[in-house]
Amino acid sequence: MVRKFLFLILATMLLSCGTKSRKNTHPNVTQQLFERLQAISEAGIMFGHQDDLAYGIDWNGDKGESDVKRTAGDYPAIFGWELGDIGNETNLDGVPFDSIKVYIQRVHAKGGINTISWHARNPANNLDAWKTHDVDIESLLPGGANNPLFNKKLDLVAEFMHKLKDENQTLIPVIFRPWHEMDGGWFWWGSKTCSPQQFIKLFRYSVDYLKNEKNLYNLLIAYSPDRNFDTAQEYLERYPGDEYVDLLGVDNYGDFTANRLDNVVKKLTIVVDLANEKNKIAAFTETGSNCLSIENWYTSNLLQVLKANNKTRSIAYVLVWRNRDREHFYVPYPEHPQADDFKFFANDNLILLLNDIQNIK
Ligand code: BMA
Repeated sequence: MVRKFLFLILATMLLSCGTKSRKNTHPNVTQQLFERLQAISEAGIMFGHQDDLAYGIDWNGDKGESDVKRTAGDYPAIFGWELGDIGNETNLDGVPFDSIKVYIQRVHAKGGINTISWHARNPANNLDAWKTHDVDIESLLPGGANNPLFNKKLDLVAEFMHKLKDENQTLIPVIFRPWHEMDGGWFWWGSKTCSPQQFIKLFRYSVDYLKNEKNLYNLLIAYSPDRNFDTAQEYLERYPGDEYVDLLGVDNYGDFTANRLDNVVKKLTIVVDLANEKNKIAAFTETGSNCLSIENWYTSNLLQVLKANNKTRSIAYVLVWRNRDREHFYVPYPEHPQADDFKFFANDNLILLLNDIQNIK
């Protein structure tokens, strides 16, 4: 009897181990990317650019072009992409989703790193990310009337993410940065229309749905507030929890415009301290000077804050926004008066472009 009982216990243990290992048969690509980000942060700070391969000043489409390369001689190390208007053929900035997939595959094959943002339309009414009227977050969550519509949007995101495969049919790891700048009031998931508790539910639900329901094993998740915090406690006001987040970021344009470099440094330092404490990656997830209206912004502003102290020096990357046209751009094109300044920045030992990270595995 005792033997039979022991056998049963053993058999159950073996079976449950089997189920567990079957469930985890996918390669641990996120862990690999996480460790690579840690290794790279020891070497320097990667430079990133939104939509870098998709278009730039006076060019558009798949030409192997890049404004960073045109001006500084190499591609960025971090490439930002955008899922706004998922479900349409092109995203909200006119880039075909099919092309984004190919760019992401190309970046990965060349040893670069991809990050994906999502200026999501409100699933309830399909109004764009910046429309903050008629917002009812609870209605999107389980039990809410619009939960099926929300799931449909997440299904579209998952469908796209599942296409991001390398030549071995393994999903390419990406840094996914949903619901960003939640501490500002300009997005429907922002502080004006979404309480911290609602935000946390929205964030957790999205991540659980994509990872567990949709089996996306390739997502490193970024928590990325804007600059509306002065303390770690304020930074964490809408934090969904350590088990939901891999990367702590901050978006900050405003403190540069206000010429408060001290505040940029202060906020980056808060992010780095928290990342160290929580064993997360720290990054400057979005910044820039639109049209480079600030004189020699790259060396007189950005490099200054990145070099401010050992903590700011330790972040994994900094990403600047897109080069739409001459009225909206963040990287100088070759004939721009700040092209030399950008070259100087890009050549600094601290700053890593694609070539600099290819050998860091
Ligand atoms: C903003 C601007 C918009 C764009 C949006 C999402 O900062 O660049 O033109 O649609 O980001 O990429």
